[in-house]
Amino acid sequence: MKKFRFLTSGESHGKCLNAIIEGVPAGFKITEDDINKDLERRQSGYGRGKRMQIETDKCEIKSGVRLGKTTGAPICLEITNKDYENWKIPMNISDDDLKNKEILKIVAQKSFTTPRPGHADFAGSVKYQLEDLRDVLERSSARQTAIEVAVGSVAKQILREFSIIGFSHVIQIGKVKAEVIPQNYTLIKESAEHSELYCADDVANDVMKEAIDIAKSNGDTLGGKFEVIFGNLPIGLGSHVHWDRKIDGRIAQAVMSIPAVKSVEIGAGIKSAELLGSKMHDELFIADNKIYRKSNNAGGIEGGMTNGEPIVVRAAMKPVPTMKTPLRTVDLYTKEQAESHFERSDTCAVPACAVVAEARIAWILLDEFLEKFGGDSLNEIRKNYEE
Ligand code: EPS
Repeated sequence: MKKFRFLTSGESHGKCLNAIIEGVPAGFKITEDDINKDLERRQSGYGRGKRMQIETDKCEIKSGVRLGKTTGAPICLEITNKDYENWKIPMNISDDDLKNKEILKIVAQKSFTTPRPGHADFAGSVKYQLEDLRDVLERSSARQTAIEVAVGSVAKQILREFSIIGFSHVIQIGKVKAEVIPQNYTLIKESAEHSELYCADDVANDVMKEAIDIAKSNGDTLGGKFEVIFGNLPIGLGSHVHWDRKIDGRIAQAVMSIPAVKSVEIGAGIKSAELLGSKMHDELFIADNKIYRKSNNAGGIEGGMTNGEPIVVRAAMKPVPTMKTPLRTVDLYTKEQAESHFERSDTCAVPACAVVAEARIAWILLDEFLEKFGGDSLNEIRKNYEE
């Protein structure tokens, strides 16, 4: 039985986004404030669009936490979509009002049949036999990642009890790359926190902003790369014994399935293909009876298990496919050549994507942590952990 599991629901312009988390042991301090801080980080970042000006994402804990602490019961989280007020008619659950011509007109205005290349519209409409692509867009929208970040924040608050802490930073926007001192995580974290793009390189930060401005003025979008680091992990999360228990595989799936992510790397990642074995592998040394390493090309994972070094995960995000300057597509209703659908969009959402990846990695780490040290309460887990 999985230790930490959850389901989410909700549409981009529906009433709200929800999650029910099961398997959180009793006795952990969880606050809405901490969740909301992460939600604010997901909403920020230079290059975000108009929707983020409408929303001020706030998460309500509906159950499973009492007097500040988890009780062991399922935790229900909810984020209200403020924009729903503007979408009540086209997002109505019932079809009763469709007899009214005015309402039918408003619903038709929000329907579309011109799939956005790069988005889920085309394949989703064929798979689920949905004529109105709105039915695909509503769930495939990156809006969904708000509730995922809330779940990740709960995971991070639990991991924090054991001093396991993570952060993320942007390392590339379009062709502009950041230069940082490798492995100087304290400095990288501090510098990234002060940047509008969560980028630790001040100079690159400004050039990145210019690139975003240019893309915006052309009605275009920009992708990039980010890195997530989690430190102070115990040795042995994950396992070498079976493919689906390898923690690098689980992290890769969790990050790869974030909307718009196209590649995931761990440690030296893609560069490892060109390194000699003598340069790639992180040698072990001993001093004062303590084993240590001088490098971390493995990104904290060997044989599908954490090895005690920080976990380092990088990912590339493609440019958001909802574009003001439309791409060529086919109208699935008229079967004629057409231009892709546009409502509004972010010019660049790489900083937000980094926050989402942080959340998703936290789910996996917590799941593996509970599998190894599991118990029903904080005290029991702490005892197992300390032993
Ligand atoms: C997003 C909400 C969406 C988009 C964006 C991210 O809201 P709306 O569709 O109402 O503008 O701003 O998602 C996309 C561009 C996309 O293609 O999925 C959010 O909350 O992060």
